[in-house]
Amino acid sequence: MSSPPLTVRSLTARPVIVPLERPIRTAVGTIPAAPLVLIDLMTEEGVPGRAYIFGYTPMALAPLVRLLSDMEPQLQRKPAAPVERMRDFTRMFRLLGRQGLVGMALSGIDMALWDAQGRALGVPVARLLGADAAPVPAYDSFGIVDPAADRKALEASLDRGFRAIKIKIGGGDLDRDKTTVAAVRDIIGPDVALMVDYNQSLTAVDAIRRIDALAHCDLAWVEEPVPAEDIRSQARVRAASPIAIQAGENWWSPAEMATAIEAGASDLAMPDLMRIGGITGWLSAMGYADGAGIPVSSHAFVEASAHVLTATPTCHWLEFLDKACMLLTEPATVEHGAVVPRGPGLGMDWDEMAVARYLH
Ligand code: SMN
Ligand code: MG
Repeated sequence: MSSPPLTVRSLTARPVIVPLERPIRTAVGTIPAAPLVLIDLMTEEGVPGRAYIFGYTPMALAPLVRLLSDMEPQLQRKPAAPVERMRDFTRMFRLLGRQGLVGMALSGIDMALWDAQGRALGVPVARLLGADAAPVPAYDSFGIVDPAADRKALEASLDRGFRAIKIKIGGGDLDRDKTTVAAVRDIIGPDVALMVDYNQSLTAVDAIRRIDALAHCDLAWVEEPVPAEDIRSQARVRAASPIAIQAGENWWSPAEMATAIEAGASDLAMPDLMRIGGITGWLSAMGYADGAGIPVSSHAFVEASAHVLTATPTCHWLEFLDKACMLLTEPATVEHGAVVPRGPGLGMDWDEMAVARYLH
């Protein structure tokens, strides 16, 4: 199979705020709708490259769009080779650093470049990574739930085929955590995996006390009990925890992941494609995780995560937190509790009517 090398012609960034079927309710605040930036690369050869990034707050959208459009000249007339372009950008941003908006923008560009490479060859990115694009087991990701009000939604998840559910807790006291977890377990039954996420809301002392009280609840993991940058506290919590500790959505590079794992801060890893460095960053992270024997799950970015997880040696769970479904001509689908990576590329085409409606 031969295909001409691709050259970047242009980059367009568009801000949208997309309604969410379920607002993302966490112990540290609610995200009512998804602020996204859509990235459209065009190559000289006419092959597009698409990806989106997630701004968390509408306040991040304008600066992200500005950053991305200021990065365009650094890509133009250069090969659309993600590893090469990320090497250039890493050098370019060495002095500023790549945490925060810069890292988000770069990860988005990286994903769009991989998408273009897959589209040029007419294959899913999973195939470029040497995988067979097999289905990835997914858990349905809920926010803070009210078990009575959300019973139907939880049951609907099981009807859709999910065999694992994550809920966020820590929005109240320990009693509230215990009653919520018990009520959700009652609804989903003993055979469905249950994970909980504290979204960094606790102190180490409180986390140790609360996790101990949840020891008998058969939880698959407890996620981000304490602030993510405080890896010493996280390591203290993990050392005392009878339940596996999960973290990673706030690691800004494969190096931060290595530091956290070596500090004993987590049993499991769930890098976020937009923070870890896109697909190029994920590849380093998954190699490290394989060497360290750490199961890897994803964070958000359902479509692209399915591609990288299917190629990940220690693949664990895909997080089904669908922020872009209302924008895509063919949203991600769940079959038998798993998501199939769709191609070509990352398999995302914008529904331009929806984009026009949600443009911010
Ligand atoms: C999360 C996801 C998306 C936005 C905010 C928080 C989260 C998760 O921590 O793990 O789903
Ligand atoms: Mg989380």
